[in-house]
Amino acid sequence: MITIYNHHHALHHGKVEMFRGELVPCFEIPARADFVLQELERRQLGTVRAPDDFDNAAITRVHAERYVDFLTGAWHEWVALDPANAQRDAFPSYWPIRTFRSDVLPASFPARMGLFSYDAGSPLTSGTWQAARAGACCALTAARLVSGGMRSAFALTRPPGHHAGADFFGGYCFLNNAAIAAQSFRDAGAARVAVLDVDFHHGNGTQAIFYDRPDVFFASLHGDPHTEYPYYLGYADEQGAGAGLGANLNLPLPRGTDFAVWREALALALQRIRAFGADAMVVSLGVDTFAGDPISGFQLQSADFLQVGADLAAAGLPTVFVFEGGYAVAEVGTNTVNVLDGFGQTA
Ligand code: SP5
Ligand code: ZN
Repeated sequence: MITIYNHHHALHHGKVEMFRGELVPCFEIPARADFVLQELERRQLGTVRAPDDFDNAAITRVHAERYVDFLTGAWHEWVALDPANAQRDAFPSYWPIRTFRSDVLPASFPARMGLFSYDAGSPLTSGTWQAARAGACCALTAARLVSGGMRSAFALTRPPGHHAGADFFGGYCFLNNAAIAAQSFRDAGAARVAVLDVDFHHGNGTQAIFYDRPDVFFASLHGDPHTEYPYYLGYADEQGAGAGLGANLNLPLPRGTDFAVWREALALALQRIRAFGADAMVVSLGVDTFAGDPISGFQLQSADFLQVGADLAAAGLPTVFVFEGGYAVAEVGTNTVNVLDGFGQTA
């Protein structure tokens, strides 16, 4: 399988994230993508190339212009608050929760940072915009290749994307690469596209972006939000709205879920995607379902990821894979490449 690699991913390099009153070292670190690349090369799993360049119009098909403007200038504004901020990751401090206004754009940078985010666990750094933008180009390049007739392609990038909404960041995500890829399939002429999210965490950003649309089916297998991040979305009764009713499927699973049970949920999601009649599929490929993941709660073993890939291949759809979570850094390469390898074996 061809890999579109974000050579600029390490420009996003958070030091710390807020966790229970403390700043703890980031889980989402550059080494994650380095290990995946290393494993791809070790196993010779196809060519690795850089993305084509796309202008922001491909990004604003999914994201609000005022959010893209915010991200573009955010680091500069953060440092302008205090030169010492150059050494600190940028975090929000204020959020416009219920009863506040979100139509007014405050002049204050910290106030705007809160307007465009939903957690304190997602540091923004000097090169976050450059890395995220290059990542979106990876997803767009992968989608363009697959639209053009290639069976599959892998966008290897970080920061991840599936928690980012049309106008907010969070969950380590800034631009929603999977949503951008799905929209680009539509713009290239696919009538119906499915996004299948297999990351441990619910893809709240992707779901929200497509929630009222009948042309993009969103299916997600994830830790039950009653107990797992992102907590406020991802419940089974969320089935889409308006014209999109029926085009959203959430399969929350309890902490401790093993591969046998997880795989049944995957089969159900694939069955629904088949019934939907998707012309192409985007897989949000997080491997934080791995038993050894430090922040997640499922029990998949490394060998299981080969079977995941084979099950995905059996759906028979042109497929773009987009790298998402997976924080057991020593195993993230093996686990991710196992999915791609398993997909290839039955292709
Ligand atoms: C893309 C993705 O997988 N984002 C996940 C964001 C999760 N953010 C909340 C992390 C909470 C960290 N919990 C630490 C538990 C240590 N035992
Ligand atoms: Zn995750």
